[in-house]
Amino acid sequence: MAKLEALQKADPDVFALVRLEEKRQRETIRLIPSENYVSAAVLDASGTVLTNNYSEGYPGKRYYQGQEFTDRLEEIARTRATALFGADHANVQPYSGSPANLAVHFALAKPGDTTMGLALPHGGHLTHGWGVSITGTYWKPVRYALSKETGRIDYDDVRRLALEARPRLIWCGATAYPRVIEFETMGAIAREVGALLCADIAHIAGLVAAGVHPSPVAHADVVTTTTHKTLRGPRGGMILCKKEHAAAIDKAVFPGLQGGPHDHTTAAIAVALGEAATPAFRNYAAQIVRNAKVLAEELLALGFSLVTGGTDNHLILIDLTNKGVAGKPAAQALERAGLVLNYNAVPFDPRKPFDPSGIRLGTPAATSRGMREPEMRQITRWMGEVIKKLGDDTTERRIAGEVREFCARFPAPGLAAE
Ligand code: DSN
Repeated sequence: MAKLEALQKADPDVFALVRLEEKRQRETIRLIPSENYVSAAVLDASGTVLTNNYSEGYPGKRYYQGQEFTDRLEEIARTRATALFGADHANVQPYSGSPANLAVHFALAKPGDTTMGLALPHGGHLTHGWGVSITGTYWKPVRYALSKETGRIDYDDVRRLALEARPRLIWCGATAYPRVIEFETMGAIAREVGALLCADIAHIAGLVAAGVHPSPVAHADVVTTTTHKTLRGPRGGMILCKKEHAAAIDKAVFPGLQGGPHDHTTAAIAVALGEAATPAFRNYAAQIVRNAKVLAEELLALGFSLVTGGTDNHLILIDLTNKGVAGKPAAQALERAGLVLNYNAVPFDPRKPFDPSGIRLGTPAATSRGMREPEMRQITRWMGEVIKKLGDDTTERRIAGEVREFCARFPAPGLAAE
């Protein structure tokens, strides 16, 4: 844990809030599937003097002097990214996943071109062409849905829609989809209709890197990701692509959309990519999936209804309708009990997005703390109790206390024990 002595002295208000957040992260079980704990090394790299630089351009072709070391750092990050994922080219400059996806649209499709993506309420991302996103207004999106029967992607339906719409880009990848995405099938559909396949692996990048989820790299023209979810890096983004798209992607990121890259983030991405190439990380990713499967089994045993009936990855989506509880009050009650997850729409949700029927949870952060199958069983028991006695203050307080004690046995990377 950083000592933060200078911050404490200069700005006690900000310091106090940072410390409180640290305490929250230490004393609760963080189950939001897109969150994680970075290592102390990644945290160190994020807080370096690299934040002082401007370095518009790319290694060897910058618009500013003083790039001897930033060039080398960015080169390390790019090389590690291409090696880890087996890609031809990597751009590590996108500020995050949304700018990365916008850069792909800008690079590979003209405004007004048709694109295709999984609908947001079915687990797609805003930037796969949802209406309120720039990607849904400057381009013409066609949306595919999940099957009502299975809650899974219906690849025949995707193909039918693609043949009809003949999109320029087809997006796959999701934020709330608990099953394997068949990138090979999506690639075949894209080729059949003359589209480019864009795979957004933000949620599953760490699983892909570790080989516990199939990789899209051989099947997609472009792969985008954030760097901070299962990949366990700093907040940032990355685009991997085939070499024929490299120049267009680089030009779209800079100067198309962004100015100077965040060099401190690039340094931290390089560290995270180095970590992700280790056997320890592969074990970590495999444990994420094992933990999620146990969590799913235990939740099913308690009568929870899971979208698709289970999980293949790090994530679980629960439809709470049969429990007579909505997602938002459930998420709020669970937070009071020290279990932090998010309310979420379920496919074909009759309720509104701000007050949906479901909750979404995942195992990346808990697994980073060393929690395994027995701990997943305990988490499920607590969840069951909180939902059964929704709003019962005594139960919530007792469980919050138990969670605090439990968490003390599992120190979070990057955070010191109190
Ligand atoms: N906000 C991210 C998530 O929680 O899934 C997606 O961008």
